[in-house]
Amino acid sequence: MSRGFCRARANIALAKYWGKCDAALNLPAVPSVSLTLDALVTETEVQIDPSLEEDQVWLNGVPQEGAGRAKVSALLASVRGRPEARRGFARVTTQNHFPSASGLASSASGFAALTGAAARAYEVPLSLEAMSSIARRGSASAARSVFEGWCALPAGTPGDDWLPARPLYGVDHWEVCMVLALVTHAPKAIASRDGMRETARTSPYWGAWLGCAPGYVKAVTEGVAARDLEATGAAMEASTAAMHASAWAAVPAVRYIKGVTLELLDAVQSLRAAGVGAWATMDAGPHVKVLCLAHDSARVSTALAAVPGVVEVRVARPGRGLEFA
Ligand code: 2P0
Repeated sequence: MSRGFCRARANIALAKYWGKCDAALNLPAVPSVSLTLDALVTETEVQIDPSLEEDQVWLNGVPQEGAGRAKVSALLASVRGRPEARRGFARVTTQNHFPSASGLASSASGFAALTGAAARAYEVPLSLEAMSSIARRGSASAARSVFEGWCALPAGTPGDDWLPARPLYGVDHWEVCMVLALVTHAPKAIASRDGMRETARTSPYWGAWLGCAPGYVKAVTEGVAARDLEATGAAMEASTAAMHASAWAAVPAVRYIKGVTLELLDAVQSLRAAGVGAWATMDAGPHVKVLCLAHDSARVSTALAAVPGVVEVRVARPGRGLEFA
């Protein structure tokens, strides 16, 4: 039996990906820029077992069936379909060391770790770039978790399955933190894939989102290059608001924020008014993630933890890409 192990970390987008230009190949309609985080770790083992008649998938000790298992199986098939690959179905065991499917990008770390572990188990010598492109087929944000630190994922070209993320800067580029204010440990109500599809199908602001998203990528990329927190943070907040506004205008509304989310946004504004550089973002869930300089993280954490309804605060630093041991 051949086995492979891989560890990956989730990433949070500063300029958001929302929507696809090719659903079958899972190609994003807009570019995005992200930061991989050390505090959100997924560990995956893929073990080929010739006695199996189909892939088996376990997530945090729970066997997966239906669509969840099918997505994992499809990714394994794309690795073992290569001519040089070993053959056979596999047992996949994944540990998420943070809440799954609640808007903390567990699919990003999950599909990145799965791709790395599958490449090892099936003995396919893939470059990180190739792993990033394969992981993107599973979940587009996963392409960015293959690499450490700051990453860009371009928009796709319909029909072209080659689309890896591009590493921009490593973990030592900038002494920042993302402070994660979690408001629930429950899974989200609307899967991001469904939310994106419905936004594209029904939101009157879909076209506007497509038009403005590349500008946020440019502003975030320039802000990160210059280590300019205010420029980066302001562009991140604008991208976040535009993404959520386009989704909220879908019919019926695709809405991820809760009351406590708004209270957290007020707390971040109060921090800024008090002279602390703190900037907020939200993904397909109600949590708020706050970008700040590392030396401000204790003050930001204390302010976020004081908001009623916050169940946990985690401080994350820029994190490493794939690790194989
Ligand atoms: C992002 N999100 O850029 C955006 C911002 C959520 C909001 O990428 O359909 O799980 O599997 O490609 O990557 C979440 O979507 O979606 C996501 P699929 P994914 O991080």
